[in-house]
Amino acid sequence: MGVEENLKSLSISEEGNKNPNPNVKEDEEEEPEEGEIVGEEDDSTSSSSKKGVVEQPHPLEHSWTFWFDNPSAKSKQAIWGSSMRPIYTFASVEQFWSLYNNIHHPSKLAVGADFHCFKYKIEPKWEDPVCANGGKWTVTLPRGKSDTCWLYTLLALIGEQFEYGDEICGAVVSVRGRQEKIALWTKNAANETAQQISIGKQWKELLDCNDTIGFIFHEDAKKLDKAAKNRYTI
Ligand code: MGP
Repeated sequence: MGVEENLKSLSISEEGNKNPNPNVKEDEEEEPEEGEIVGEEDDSTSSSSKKGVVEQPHPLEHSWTFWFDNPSAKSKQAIWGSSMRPIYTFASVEQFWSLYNNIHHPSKLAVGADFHCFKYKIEPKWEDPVCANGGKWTVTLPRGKSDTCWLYTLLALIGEQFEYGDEICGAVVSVRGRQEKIALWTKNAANETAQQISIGKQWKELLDCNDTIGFIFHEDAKKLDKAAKNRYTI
């Protein structure tokens, strides 16, 4: 998928920008030091293009935090959310991939786990002031099948792929007995056409998802719990 390729290529190749550090000149021949034997360098160590080049990180537009709610701690919690922990905050493409490549993907998480990626300083809770008037789109997948959709969702978030990116709070993958759910949280649930529908449609396209997905207002979930109904479907 395009998003993944774009971000991966940023992190590993730099094809179009071979000199990421503007302070380091690359193609200029270095003057030989006094006494240096020119032209007899070992190729494996002499790469003049690498010498002295400090790779610059590729900053993301926003910093993001991964949060985890461990199922065994969660089952003992007295207050919802008290076992949820922010685990890492990242701010560059490189930091994202080094974390992503070293954490369990949803298919390897225990049943009951929730793994969140939210904009820095937004807590993945209805109570957070930025989320309070929001809601969520949810995609449901069979158990063990959400890894790719989760990765594409993360890449779409951190790569600012959504037209109404400011509306996004973050996403959560929830591993349950028979299914895995990915929810995309947004800020202003009531703003139907311009924002929520656009975000839901774009997300479905990015995931190549043909199922109908629904949008629940957090306010409804708070009042009605499991009886909350989708306000929008696409
Ligand atoms: P859930 O985990 O979002 O739904 O909420 P799920 O996955 O369908 O249900 P599960 O039982 O399989 O986990 C489950 C319940 O957790 C809700 O009904 C609420 O009681 C509580 N809860 C969930 N969220 C996201 C919040 C929240 O943000 N704040 C508070 N106070 N409670 C929440």
